[in-house]
Amino acid sequence: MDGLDALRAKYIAGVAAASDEAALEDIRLQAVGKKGEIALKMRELGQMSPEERQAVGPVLNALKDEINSALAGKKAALSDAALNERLRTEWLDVTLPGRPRPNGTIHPISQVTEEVTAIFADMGFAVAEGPQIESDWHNFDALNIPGHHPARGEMDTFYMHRAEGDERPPHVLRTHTSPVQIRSMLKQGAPIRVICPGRVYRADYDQTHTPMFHQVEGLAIDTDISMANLKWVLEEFVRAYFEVDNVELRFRASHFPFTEPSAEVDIRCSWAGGQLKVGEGDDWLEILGSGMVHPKVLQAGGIDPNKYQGFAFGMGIDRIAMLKYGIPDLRAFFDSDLRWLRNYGFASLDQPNLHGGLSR
Ligand code: 2NL
Repeated sequence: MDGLDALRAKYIAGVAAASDEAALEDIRLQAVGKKGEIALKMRELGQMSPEERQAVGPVLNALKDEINSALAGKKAALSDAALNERLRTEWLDVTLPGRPRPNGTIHPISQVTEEVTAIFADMGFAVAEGPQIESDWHNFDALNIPGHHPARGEMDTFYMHRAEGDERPPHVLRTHTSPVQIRSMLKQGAPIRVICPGRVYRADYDQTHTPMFHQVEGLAIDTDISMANLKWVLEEFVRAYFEVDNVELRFRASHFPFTEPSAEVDIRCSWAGGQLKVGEGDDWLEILGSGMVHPKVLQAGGIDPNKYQGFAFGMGIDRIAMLKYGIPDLRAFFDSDLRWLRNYGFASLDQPNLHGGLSR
C-alpha cells in the first residue's frame, strides 16, 4: 500500500512536536481516531485481494500500534513536564520565619468605645453617629439650652466662621453628642433606643480637660419608661464595663437643661493601694449624668411628650477609660507617643464582645 511511510513520518513528527495535551489529542483523532487516516486505510482493505490484505493488514496494525505508543509516551512526558513546572513555581520555603504580629495597637479610646457599644448593643441599643460641625439649633436650642446659657459663651464653645454681613447664627463644633440624638428622634421617631459615641469639643485646656474629647450618650424613649429602667440599664452597664458582679449606684439630684428630673450617678468604690476597685469600699466615684428627657426636648425631636417619655444619660469616654485602665494623664491620650501607645494599646485582633470577655 502506498504512502504508509509518509503517514508514519507525518504522525511521528507531529506527536514529537505537540506542545500540550490538547495538541496531542488533535493528532490522536486525526491519526488513530474512529474517522482518522488509519481507519480510512483499514476500510480500503475490504477492496483488496486476500493476498494483498494479508500483506498490508499487519503493516497497518503495526503502524497504528507504533503511533499509539508514541502518543502514550508523549502524553506521559507532557504530564511530567507539567508537574515539574508546578513543582518549580509552587514552592514554599518552610524555613522562613513566621509573620510578625502587626506593629500597631488599638487606642484605649477606640477599645473603650467598642466595649461600651458591645454592652449597650446587648441591651437593644442601636448606635447613631452625626456631624461634628452642628447648627446651633441642634446643639443648643433643641436641648432647651437658652441663648443666655453659659455653655453657649465664647468661653466654652468653638464657633465656626460666618462671612461678613451674614446674620445667620454660626455653626458650632458640637459640645456634646446630644444633637445626634435629636437627629435620631427626628428621623425615626418613638419608640427609640440609641447610644451616640463620638468626638466633642469645648474651649478648655488644663490637667483634666482637652479641647477635643469623647463622649457617649444614651437615649431610650417609649410609652412606659421610668427612672427605674434608667437605674437598671446603668447598673447592668457598670457591672459589664468594670467586669465585677457586685455594683452599687448612688443617684444624686442634679440639674441639666435637657432632663427633668436630673441625677448624677456615683458608683461605690475603693482606692486602697492607689488602685480603683469598683463595688467595694467607702468611696464614691462620679461616672455619669442622667435624667428623664425634658418635655421640650421631646417636642424639639418631634415626639409627643403627652404620649412618650424616656431617659437619657451621658458620660466621658476618656474618663471611664482612665478609670478602667489606670491611665493617669488625660493629655497623653492625644500625644501620639509610640511608647505610650504600645504600653496602653490593645491587640488589634481581639475585639471586645460580651462572651469572649470585654478586655483580655
Ligand atoms: C454628663 C451629662 C447628660 C444627657 C446627657 C440628653 C440627650 C438628649 C435629651 C436629654 Cl437628646 N438628655 N443627654 C442627659 C443627661 C446628662 O450628660 O455629665 N455628661 C458627660
